[in-house]
Amino acid sequence: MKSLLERNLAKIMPKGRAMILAYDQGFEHGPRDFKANPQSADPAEIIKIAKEGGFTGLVVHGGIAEKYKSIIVEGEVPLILKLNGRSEIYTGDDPYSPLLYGKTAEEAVAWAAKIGGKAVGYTVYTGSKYENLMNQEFSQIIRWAHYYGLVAIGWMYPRGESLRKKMLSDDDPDVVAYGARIGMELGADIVKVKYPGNVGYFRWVVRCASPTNVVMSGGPKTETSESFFAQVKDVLTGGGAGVAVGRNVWQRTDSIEFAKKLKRLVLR
Ligand code: FBP
Repeated sequence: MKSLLERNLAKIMPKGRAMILAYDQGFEHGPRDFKANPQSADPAEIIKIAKEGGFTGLVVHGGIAEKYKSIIVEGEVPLILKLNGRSEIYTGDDPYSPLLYGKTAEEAVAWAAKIGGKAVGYTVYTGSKYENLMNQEFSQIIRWAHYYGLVAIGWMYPRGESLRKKMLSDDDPDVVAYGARIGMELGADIVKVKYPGNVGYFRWVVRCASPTNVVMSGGPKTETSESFFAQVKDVLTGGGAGVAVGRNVWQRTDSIEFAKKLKRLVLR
């Protein structure tokens, strides 16, 4: 018989592919992200997109999960709880995204399991002077997630002053591969990374992170849907396991149609 972790992974990655809708931007970037499509400020609209668009997971923070639990969990949209977060208002120091929803990783993961989460997510800013703290927190989250049968997803986003000093960008292929590799070494089931530029680079990232599954983070909305789908094709050809995307879906006014096209590409 399959373990709870295996069953939860199969829900988020049916046939080995994930199509996750990210909706933690209201915390990370603030309401500016909702201006392109004001309806996207309403969590109920996003849950509708997740359901009708056929997403295999929806990433939200605790408040949204609790207030909309009935339509997410009972509506059978696999719930992914983001367990850390920070606003973009504070810019004076290297990035650190603290653990939320508990004083310890165990408390946070136990809470996520209790409200019906299938997976938990955590951002690690490799290269920040706080990277040790984030590696430590994420390593504990992974262990507790597996104890509770939840999937552990790492937002592996190298960033900070050290990168700037080395004149490296966060989508440099070696930087992306390094972040993905750390997620694998810590034990993540899925890592979410920036698009590094082309299919060959993505293949390298996948090789460095294997056997952890690698999905592409959406990024700012592209001018045309075709250019976003071209990136998705690179990801899949390069051995990626799918996408975890937000703005490219819900900043469009035809979000559900867009999601259906995305589904035909990603979920086969
Ligand atoms: P998008 O697809 O909208 O880029 O969302 C992916 C994501 O990882 C979100 O989960 C998160 O809120 C955001 O990007 C963080 O973006 P960044 O740290 O690059 O500003």
